[in-house]
Amino acid sequence: LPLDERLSKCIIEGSKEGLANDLDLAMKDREPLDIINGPLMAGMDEVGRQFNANELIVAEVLQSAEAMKFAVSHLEPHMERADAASRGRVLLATVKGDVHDIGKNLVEIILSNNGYRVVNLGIKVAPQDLIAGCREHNPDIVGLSGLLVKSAQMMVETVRDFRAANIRAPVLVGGAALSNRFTRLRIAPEYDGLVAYAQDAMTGLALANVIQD
Ligand code: B1M
Repeated sequence: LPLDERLSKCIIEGSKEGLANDLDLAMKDREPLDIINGPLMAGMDEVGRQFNANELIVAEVLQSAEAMKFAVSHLEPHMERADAASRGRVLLATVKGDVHDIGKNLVEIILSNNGYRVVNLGIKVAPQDLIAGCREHNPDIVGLSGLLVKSAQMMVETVRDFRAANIRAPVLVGGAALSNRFTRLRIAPEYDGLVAYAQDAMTGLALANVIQD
């Protein structure tokens, strides 16, 4: 199989066999992020499609997630780092009820490689814990990730609780079930601060930079 197909296949099959080697080969002519956004994401999309069609069970999807995490951590040391002074502090979390964290962790890597200090609160983070995190870390930006349809609604509830707690830090939201439209029409009206939607991690960085400039 050609290299990209082998990489996608490792993700689809949840196999780490030969993966490190193929990632090293791919890095000879591409940036790590292009490998993530290319064959690795293509593999994950196929996993999502097969899962949706009941061709995969959760345990198999979990193995794919493990392979994806392995690949990202193998690539991470080779990603470009800006040695700029701290651009700001970001409090990051996957919202309550949601365990998906690969996208969130990618956002953490990209932001921290580009001058941000990231406090990652992990998965299934309830609004009250985010509020406590804001009080403790006083972030310049709060980043919320969520992939489930119900996570989009949880973001609405989260910013509502932020408003009640008098928190106004800009909020950056991202994840598969969200859209610009949902963010603008449903999340932003419930909040007193800025709410921005990023469709991928690089857009998240670009928006963070706009917020901080
Ligand atoms: Co789940 N899952 N999953 N899953 N899973 C999805 C999301 C789903 C679309 C699959 C499907 O049915 N086609 C579906 C959601 C349906 C819906 O609500 N619309 C689904 C489901 C149903 C479920 C369960 C309910 C299954 C079950 O138990 N019956 C369950 C939910 C558990 C829960 O959360 N309470 C579940 C569980 C799991 C696993 C644990 C097995 C595993 C997650 C492992 C882990 O994350 N540690 C898993 C996986 C791997 C997936 C898919 C296949 C892949 C997700 C992924 O990691 N993509 C996913 C299908 C799909 O998305 N194609 C699916 C790669 C990752 C890099 O992309 O996270 O989208 P993503 O991040 C992107 C952007 O969204 C953006 O940047 C990244 C790219 O640069 N982004 C941000 C994300 N967050 C951001 C934050 C930002 C900015 C950008 O700023 C703060």
